[in-house]
Amino acid sequence: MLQPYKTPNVEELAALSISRDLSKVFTRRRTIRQFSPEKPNRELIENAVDVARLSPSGANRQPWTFAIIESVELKKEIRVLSEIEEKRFYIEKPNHKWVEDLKHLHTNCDKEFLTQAPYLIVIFYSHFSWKKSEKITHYYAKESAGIATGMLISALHMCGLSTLTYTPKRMQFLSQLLDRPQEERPFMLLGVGKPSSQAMVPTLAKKTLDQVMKIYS
Ligand code: IYR
Repeated sequence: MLQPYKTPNVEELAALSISRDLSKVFTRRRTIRQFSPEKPNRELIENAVDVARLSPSGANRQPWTFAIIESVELKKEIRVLSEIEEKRFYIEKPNHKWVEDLKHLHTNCDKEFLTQAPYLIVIFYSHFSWKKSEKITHYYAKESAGIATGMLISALHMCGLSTLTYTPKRMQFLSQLLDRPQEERPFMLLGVGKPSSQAMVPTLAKKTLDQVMKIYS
């Protein structure tokens, strides 16, 4: 039997190899809750944000701002206000099902990571902005901020930095604390740094490729 000879395409082989490596690299990404006090070079953070700002966005409106917090005082204030929110979430007005669903993550109202992480990044998104007196509409602002945050987490991970994606139920206090314009809304807070050598993570199963991918050829 004869079959057509397909010249190996070196570029494709390289791409395949990179894709397999990336898959291995990202298998090792975990959200961590205990950070090392060692402070990574701030340029690593800035360069990761430089990647995130290149994300796709609705009508290319780039509806995001990334606030980098290294001030010890600000981190303390963020922790105090976050813990007030978390007490409400876990103790004062709990949604019992939700709290139960989180049990396996071993989370609680104590948010020590907010003062422990050498950097906090707050991602803001806005539905519009002003160009002189012209109102510019931002389309799919939240989706765009989500993509940018994913790219940010990936860039940080590839530089050996770990993150904690954190969303207190009400985050408006971050806008006031960081003095952001009214139209900007907090989307997510990331704790960023090296994991503590004592860091523990829950044993979690990810869905398999077969479970999440359906091919229609
Ligand atoms: N914001 C709370 C609760 C929480 C909610 C989800 I969804 C999580 O994946 C983990 C925690 C907290 O951070 O404790």
